[in-house]
Amino acid sequence: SLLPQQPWPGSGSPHSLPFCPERSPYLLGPLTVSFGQVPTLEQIQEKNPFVTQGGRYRPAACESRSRTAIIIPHRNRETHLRHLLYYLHPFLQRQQLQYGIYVVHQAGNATFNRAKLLNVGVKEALKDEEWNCLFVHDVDLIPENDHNLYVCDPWSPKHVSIAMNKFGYKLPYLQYFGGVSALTPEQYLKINGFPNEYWGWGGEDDDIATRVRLAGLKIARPPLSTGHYKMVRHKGDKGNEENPHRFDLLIRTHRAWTQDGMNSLTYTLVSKELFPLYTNITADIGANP
Ligand code: UDH
Repeated sequence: SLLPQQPWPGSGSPHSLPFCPERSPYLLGPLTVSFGQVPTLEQIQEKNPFVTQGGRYRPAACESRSRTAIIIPHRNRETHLRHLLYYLHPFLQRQQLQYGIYVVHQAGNATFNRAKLLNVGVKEALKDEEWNCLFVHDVDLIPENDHNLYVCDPWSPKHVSIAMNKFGYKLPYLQYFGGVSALTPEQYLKINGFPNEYWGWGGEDDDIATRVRLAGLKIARPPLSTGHYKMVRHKGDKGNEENPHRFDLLIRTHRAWTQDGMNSLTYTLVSKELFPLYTNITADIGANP
């Protein structure tokens, strides 16, 4: 479906665009997602002519109701990234959002650290633009319904990927906070961001859910029918083995969260590049002590 770029009725000067309607007229509802072919970046670019350098977009005819940064932790998942970009760019444009896509790449071969990479992505994204919503987004999860709006809940951090095919389209457990979630910058800082100390697979998402509770916030969720995601099937990654310390760390969250997070984040920015479909951040985040 093509997105018409017609001017909004009665729009004035380009500096005073009216707000986009509360409900975008371009939404399609349930989507068909398939991974039969891996699109090339060139094909994705051709299908998204209004996306500008760094993977940015804003509607031509109206002022978006949200400025959303999508932050994707990444290493060695190039085909997943192409699947995601192929579906996500049109999805976000149909929602009439102002958005930017950030891919945060962990430099080197040390054990993967999803949560720390997300902290880096948030910090770098907020240097660029006054984003008012941060979507932290696993690379292998494709949204299957565009009524799942990529906007934040002003009151609560929102867990979004609540119905994944791999869990039978329901929550695996009540406190689950993994996959895709959305926080305002204020909510993100209130929980002191994410933990930096989880190296390898597992635990960091439960730590984040605990931070939300300890900071006096609640977890919001979209309706079950819209929070549908299809995961690109894959095997476990080299360099992201199960973290055997995760249960010890989780016992300490209530003491650690105020000291470990955004306020203790250190990393070396290796590069920040504006690619046609996304901003590519490469960071040296150190290694498991
Ligand atoms: N990620 C990477 N590269 C890696 C590892 C993780 O980019 O090497 C990112 C990616 O965005 C991924 C996210 O971190 O979606 C979470 O990775 P994960 O492996 O923890 O979670 P996922 O749901 O897989 O993708 C669960 C493990 C499946 C294999 C189980 C085998 N026992």
